[in-house]
Amino acid sequence: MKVLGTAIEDLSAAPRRTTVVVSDLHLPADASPAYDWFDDLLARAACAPSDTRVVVLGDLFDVWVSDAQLRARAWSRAVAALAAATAQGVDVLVAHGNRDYMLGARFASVTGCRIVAGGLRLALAGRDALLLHGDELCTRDLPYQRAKRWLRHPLTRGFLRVLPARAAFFLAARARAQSRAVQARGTRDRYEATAAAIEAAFATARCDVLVHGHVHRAARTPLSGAREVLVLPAFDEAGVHLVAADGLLGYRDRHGASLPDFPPQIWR
Ligand SMILES: [Mn+2]
Repeated sequence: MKVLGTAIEDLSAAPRRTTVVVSDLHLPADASPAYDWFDDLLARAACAPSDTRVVVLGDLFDVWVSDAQLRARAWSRAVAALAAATAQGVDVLVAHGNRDYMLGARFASVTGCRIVAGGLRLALAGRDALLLHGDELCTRDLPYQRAKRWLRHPLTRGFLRVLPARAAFFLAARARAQSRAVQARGTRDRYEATAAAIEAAFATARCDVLVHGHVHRAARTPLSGAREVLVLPAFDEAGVHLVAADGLLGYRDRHGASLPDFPPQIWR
């Protein structure tokens, strides 16, 4: 199945008792508190490893263009933490975001994580859920949607893979600077999910819950027919994530304590 051009992997037949969903960690080259919060999150998951699944819903790293990063700078710390969690039996899935869609087979074999090239379908607290990074929902951002098509093309990815790491970093830094400049000029509106895209996602996936990140503003929005949309904030802001366990789905702070729901949003 594809939702808004994103391939969906179906894991609903293999549920785990507890599912932790975290998005947009943007783990950088240098030390950052987000590394500590992520270590703690994985340590909590490893308390009941065979019952727990962790889904990283995209943009685990601020940028990932080269497997040289596996052993470089602070990034290697996340690689080690993920490897430790999967070695203990935690099922960890890492979905591609727009900054780290070059994560591939090498990363998977070193960390023991499964890479998800698109979105996921799984049960969250007994409900049928669709998980997307969220960039595909921002359908008003036409320049990005056009660029995405060629940036993720197998030819482009093959080219990036054979580039020396320094050249790949240079290109990625330039792309980031360009995208920041475009964002500063454009209206905020362009980087929001659209009502039409949310509707299309529910219509295609026929799910009860939609979870996404990417827009970096948490919101829990009930819709008709017991359906709802949960938006994850960027994890590097405060360590907030989602936990589905014992029939409950809700936000948690960086210590794992329950948080009140975030206010609903209105899409245009
Ligand atoms: Mn993103």
